[in-house]
This record gives sequence, C-alpha cells and structure tokens, in this order.
Amino acid sequence: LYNAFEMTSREGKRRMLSKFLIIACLTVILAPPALSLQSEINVWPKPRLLVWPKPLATFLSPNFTISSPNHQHLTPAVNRYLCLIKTEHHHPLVTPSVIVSNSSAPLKTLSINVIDLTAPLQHGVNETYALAVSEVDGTAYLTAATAWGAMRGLETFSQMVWGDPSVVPVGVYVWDAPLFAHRGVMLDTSRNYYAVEDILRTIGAMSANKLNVFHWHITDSHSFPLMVPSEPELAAKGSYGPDMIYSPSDVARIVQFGLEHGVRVLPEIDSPGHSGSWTEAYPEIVACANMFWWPAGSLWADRLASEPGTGHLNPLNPKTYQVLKNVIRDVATLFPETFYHGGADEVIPGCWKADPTIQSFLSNGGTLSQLLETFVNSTLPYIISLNRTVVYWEDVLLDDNVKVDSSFLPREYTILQTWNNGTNNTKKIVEAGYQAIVSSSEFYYLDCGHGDFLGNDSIYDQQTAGGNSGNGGSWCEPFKTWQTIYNYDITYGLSEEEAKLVLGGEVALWSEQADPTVLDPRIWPRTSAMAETLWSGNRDETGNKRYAEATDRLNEWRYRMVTRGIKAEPLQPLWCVRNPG
Ligand code: CP6
Repeated sequence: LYNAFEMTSREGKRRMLSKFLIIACLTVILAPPALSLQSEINVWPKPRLLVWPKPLATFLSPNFTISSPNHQHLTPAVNRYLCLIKTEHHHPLVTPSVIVSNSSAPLKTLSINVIDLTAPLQHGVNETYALAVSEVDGTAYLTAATAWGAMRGLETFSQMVWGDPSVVPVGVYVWDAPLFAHRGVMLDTSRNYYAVEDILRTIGAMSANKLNVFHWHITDSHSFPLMVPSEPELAAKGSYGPDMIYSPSDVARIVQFGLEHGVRVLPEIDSPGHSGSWTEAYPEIVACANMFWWPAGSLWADRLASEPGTGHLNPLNPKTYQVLKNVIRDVATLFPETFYHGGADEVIPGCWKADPTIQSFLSNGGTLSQLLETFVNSTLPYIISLNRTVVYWEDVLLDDNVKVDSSFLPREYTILQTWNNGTNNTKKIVEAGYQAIVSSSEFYYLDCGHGDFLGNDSIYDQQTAGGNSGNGGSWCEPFKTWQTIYNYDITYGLSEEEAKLVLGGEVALWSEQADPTVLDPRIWPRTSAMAETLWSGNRDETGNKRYAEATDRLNEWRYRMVTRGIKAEPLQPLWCVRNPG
C-alpha cells in the first residue's frame, strides 16, 4: 500500500527511483519500523523509519508546487505548507553536511496521493504516511492513508527543508505512523481566560508536533466562558466578563482550524464538581458554592486564591438535569467530536454534605456514592444517546470517598482519564476493562513554572524543599522537565492485552497560574517530548532511551518552533552550538 513501487508505476513515464529506494521499500515490507538508520535530518517527532543512505541534497525549485487531491480540510493545509516551505528558510544550528549533487534536479513537486479521502477526523483514524524524495526526477512522493495522514507527512516534509536558498535531502524514504492514537494537550480556560488566537496558535503548534487532540477544559468553578445558546445566562453571569466569552462562532472557528490541522477539539464541561461558576446563573442547583473546603488560613486559598468555593451540582434537584442536558445537547451541536468529556473529578464530600436537601438524603441512609451514581445515571445515557463516547476523570471509579459502581459505566462508551498514582491507576483502569487516557500528574501536568505553596506561613522557614505532601511543599512541584515527560512509559507494567486499552496521553495545563503571557513557554517544548514518546517512542534501535540524540534534535526543533511564532522555552545556551559537544 505505502511502497514507492506503486507511485513509480503510476508515474510510469518518469524515471525509476534509485536502487536504494527499492531496498528501503523491501525493508518496510519485510521488516516494518524496527530498524531506522541514523540520519542527520532533524524531524520532530522522529519518524518510525527514516532511511537516507547517502547525504545527498538538492535545491528547492523556485517554482516548487504541491499537487494534491481536492479535500475540504487537506487543501487549506497544502496551501499553508506550500507557503511555509517556500518562506521558512530555517537555519539549522548544526547544518547537515550534505552533497548538493549536480545529477539531482531541483525539487519541483511534492505529489500527494491519499488512499481514503473520506475518512473523518476521529479517534483511531489512520495517520500512516510514506514519503519518498526521488534522487533524480525532481519529485517527492507522499502517499497517505487519509487526509489526516497526509497532513502528518506534509509536516515531516516541511521539517526536511532548510537554509537559504532552501535545500532538500534526496534519496530519502520515510515510513511513519503513530504508536498511540490519542495524543493531546488539555487547556483549562476557566481559571484564566485565553483569547481565541491563543487557542489557535496552540492547535497549530500541536499539529506541528503531530498531536491530534485539543482537550478543552472549558468550564470550572472560576468562570463559565462558553456561550451555550439554550442557557445563555451561564456565560452571561458566570464568565469573567462580556469580552471573555467563547461565542458559537468562536467555537466554530476553533473546530474548523482544528480540522485544517488534523486536531480534534474535545470539549469538557466539568461536573458535578468544579461547578461553582454555575451559581451566578442558577444558585438553586449548586451545593456549597461559597464554601472553602481547605483549611482556613491556607496560603493556597487565601493568598493565591487558587480555588473559590468549588461548588457541586446537586444530583437531587431535577432542575440540575434540565440545565445540564441543555448544555450537553448544545455542546454536542457545537463540537462534532465524538468524545464528550464530562469531568467528574474531585467530588468533595464536605461540599455535598453542606447542602440541606443532600443532608436529609444522607441522614435517611443514602450515601455519597449513590449521589454520584444518580448524577451519572441521569446524564451518561443522555450523552450516549447523542452518539458520543464519554470521557471522565478516573475519580468517578477510583476515588477513595465518592465513586460509582462500575455497572454505571458501560465499557464500550466510557473512557477514563488517569491523573494519580502513575502507572498504578492506569493498570487499575485497564484491569477493570476500561480504555484509558494517561495524564499522570507526576509526569504530564505542566501547571507551575514558578512553583506554589500549599500550607501555612511556616513554609517560608523551611530549609528544604517539600514534596507534594503535608503542610509544606507545593501542589504543583516539582517542575516537570522535558526529560521527565519524555521518559514516561505510559503502558509500563501492563500486559500486551492491557496496553491495547491505553489510547494515549495528554499533557494538562491547569490555569490557576497560567494565562496567555506564559502559555507558549509553559507548553513548549516540553509537550514536544510527550509528542515524540507517543508517536514513535523514546528509545533507539537498541532499546535504550535516546536522550542524547533527542536533546540536539529537540533543541533544533525548538528554534524552528520559535521562527514559526511559538515562544517555546530555550533548552540550551547558544554557546552549545558554537562549542558542539
Ligand atoms: N482542576 C480540576 C484542577 C485539577 C483537577 N481538576 C488539579 C488537581 C491537582 C493538581 C492539578 C490540577 N486544578 N478540575 C484534577 C483533574 Cl496537582
């Protein structure tokens, strides 16, 4: 399917590709992606297979064009990449030592062939592509399973062009496909507001890193920034202000931008916890809206104002479901994505217990878990009826205090997103037969660059840094380095069968201490580390973690992101370039 023979026979009149391509193709057919030859071509994330036996290159023709089938979302992507490839002129930190062969014609065409143009952008869509740059006929061939795979291949090709005038390696063969289908970034737009442009820039950078899910944690206790057409009061009263509301046309723009970048936009409306912001419009459906559930006088609450009253929707009030179902229905209309994230994290017993109607339910023998079961049973079937698969945070099944019986969570329609206890909870989820998305807070939480205190004033006297425990230390320390993120094996300790239930992973940027001023450097290039681990893994051919090679390549990639308008943090001083190790 993806070998270059088909491409050459279809291009019958053109000269045969050189001998090595045949060998490369046989390698692909006989021994898929295991062995990849060392190359100096910087592509991030690293392709599963990249063969470039001779360091030959050619110039990009001034008349370079991309030929591609017409497709609603691929065509805009092709135009974007054509412009990028012609104008980028990226200067590598260490220029690959190439021979610009005079037998090679300048590269005139990138010819795209898509096998299934109808496949929609949804979980599990085939993102496979193969790319061959001919040594002789001035053409590069990109064959992709779907339009979305073609976008991945276009990105790879764009990263293979450098210099001014632009140079392209020839005699290159790439075969590529992701290890994990779900590769995401979660952004919290409730604690702080992000403009639509910030979200689009993030989705664009995700696409450049071959990430494919923008998990949008839209609402929380702090603000309700989404205009829900049938419940307009929620945003009118619960947002930070009239200029901090995402309108239906804003959402449409974001969804459209996602489609043109091969990035799904997965909405989360967090409930029943984290719903304090609903109080402004509907105080009658929210418990404990004004209750602070952490110790009085804690720095976190009082000084940093990280959490207002967390506010939980009241599962016993029929009005709750009237409002929430309107929200769910409108969200399903606004977002074509077939996953719907319902939240269900961090139900705080003291919050529900503060409500008088819930108190009488509990004193008549009811339990907190029954309350959550009532809530799930009154919403999940409705979400499924809208042809959606439900994603919940793992708490709904694994929380120590408030959780539902697994009989309330149908396995074929429920995915659990883990964030606690590293791979232990991932194992618990898949052992229970559920599909998992991994966002382990110890590895994938990007929150705090500058740290934060959870405790009392005595923290200032501590001589040693505290962990994420007890009275001292911080809820978001330690800072996760890119190496920490890169190193994490999300299916560690799972059997092969269990590992199949792990759909992939997401980094999470909670926004108590993030807003547009720090968005890019907080996310990039650390998220590139996860992007590579989930796309092609973090190990070299011998099974060793590939830190050294990855460091140079990531550094290079970071500079390219900067020239593309992403303010990714630096990894090294420039001195390292002038004094290569
Ligand atoms: N908000 C929501 C949060 C967090 C979660 N849910 C969170 C918890 C612990 C840490 C960071 C973030 N701020 N709605 C947990 C899923 Cl360390």
